[in-house]
Amino acid sequence: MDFVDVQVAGEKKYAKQDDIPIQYGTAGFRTKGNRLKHVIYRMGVLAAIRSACKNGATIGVMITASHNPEEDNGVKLVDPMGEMLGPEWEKYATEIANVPDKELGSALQALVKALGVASLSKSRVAFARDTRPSSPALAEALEAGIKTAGAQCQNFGLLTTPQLHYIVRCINTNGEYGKPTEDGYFEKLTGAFIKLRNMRKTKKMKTLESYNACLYLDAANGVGGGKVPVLQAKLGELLKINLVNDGSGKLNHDCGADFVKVQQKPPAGVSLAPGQRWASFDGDADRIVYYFLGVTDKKFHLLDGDKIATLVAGYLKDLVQETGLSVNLGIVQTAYANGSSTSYITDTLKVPVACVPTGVKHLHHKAQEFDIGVYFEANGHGTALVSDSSYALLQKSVKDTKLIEKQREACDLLLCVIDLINQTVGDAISDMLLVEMILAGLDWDVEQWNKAYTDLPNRQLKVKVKDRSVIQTIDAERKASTPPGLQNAIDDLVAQYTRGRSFVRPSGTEDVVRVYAEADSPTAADKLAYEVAVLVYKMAGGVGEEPKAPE
Ligand code: G16
Repeated sequence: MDFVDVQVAGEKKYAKQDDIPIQYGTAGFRTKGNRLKHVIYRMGVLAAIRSACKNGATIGVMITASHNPEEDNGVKLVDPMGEMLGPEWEKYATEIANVPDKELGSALQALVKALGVASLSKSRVAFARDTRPSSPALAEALEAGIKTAGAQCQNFGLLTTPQLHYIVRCINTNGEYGKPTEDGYFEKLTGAFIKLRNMRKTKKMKTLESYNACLYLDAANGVGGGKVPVLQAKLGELLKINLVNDGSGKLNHDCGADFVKVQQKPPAGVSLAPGQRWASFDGDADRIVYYFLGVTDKKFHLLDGDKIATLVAGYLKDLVQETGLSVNLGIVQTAYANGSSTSYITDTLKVPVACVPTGVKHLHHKAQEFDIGVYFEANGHGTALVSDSSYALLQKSVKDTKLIEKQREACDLLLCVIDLINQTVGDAISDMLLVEMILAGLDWDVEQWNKAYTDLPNRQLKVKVKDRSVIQTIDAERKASTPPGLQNAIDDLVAQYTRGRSFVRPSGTEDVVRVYAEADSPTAADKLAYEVAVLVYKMAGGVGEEPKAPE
């Protein structure tokens, strides 16, 4: 196999725009949209090679920069079961993206030789894009890469990231997971949601009369905004979604899940009435956070990924108990998880909890170690996974006459809940329906949900440095191993604060170092974050202005 055509088209139309190295990071490649044409063309070829290595299974490619500003863009590869690209392939992606134009053909040839790939004619790649202005041109580059490599390609146009993950899994399971279309996706989720709401009624497990079916949703002006009306049409009166930031404004600008989580305030231009239930998606609708203004205290309260994880895990734990089956459940978090959430999981829910580095790929992998693994990043990115053997056990038990009726009913309910959950990746739409179903089932409003535990005040900051790779971390990113002396200096600062905790890590999606701090008061959390940011600036080569002291 040669890559003559790939090399020629690569040099002519998709030549490298610059020689700045680029790396496959937390969620694929991310940078300014105008720097990515050659990278995405090359990823089309790489996806075809990955498909060949997976016996012709369809590989997905999503063009998006998710929570990043509108002028950025990115690309991530999706493996056959809808999960993130196997980490062992990230180095191939980085190598192929950076190789000089003149060496592209030979580098690809060396790669297929090393992998034992003889032909790409049976390879299949499915792709989609978000709504960024740079996405259509990048989609053309991707299609060119796939086709020039000799693979078959399917263009799904505008999709949310989790919709593409779902479709890839459906294709590769020959429809067993669902119909491999956007329509199939909505049918599966809304079908489960409607069934669950009705089951709750007919089985008289809880009345639903006081559930307020009115949700206010900020779609970050992203791709999710266009999908909500489709969802709404299928849900009717069961859930009335009042949409803002539907795509008519600037993507992720002063809105969206990342803005709300990091700034700890509502999207700009939005005024919350006390008690209203609000949620925000991010730009490609794979994250969601909830929030509200307290009826009594009139304060802003955030229900982030940690609060969603504890709600979902508590609900699933009770349901598993009702089945009487031996199915274990665990929660996976990252260092960003609020200290109070981890204590609540351990002391109140009494569920095992694991901590892994940032990045859904790490959480997903760890969650697979449990029969039911609930994973969420504090930023609202997460889902729940159910092992094949537990799913099969539930399917068997639902018909098992040796079990009492209440147990069989719980199995039936749990199977239906599993259908509501996107098993491939964190999904804002699926998570939203899951939260809404649980709140309705428990007859809870947001205030009741929020009461589970009180977050420790916390603050996140970004520091710009010359080269963020000077910061290396260990212990699931909770400690910095380089530059020398930084961790000791952080520890000395943290020791001065009651319930203080802080860590720093290089972002995998933006050219910054992230700083996280929590303490027993908002002022203390802000001060600790600022002091640690100054340490990073001074000890890790800060550029531009020194971090500013909190006001
Ligand atoms: C991506 C990843 C998330 C990660 C986030 C921030 O989210 O999928 O797992 O938490 O980036 O990563 P970092 O702190 O390394 O920049 P998204 O929604 O942007 O795809």
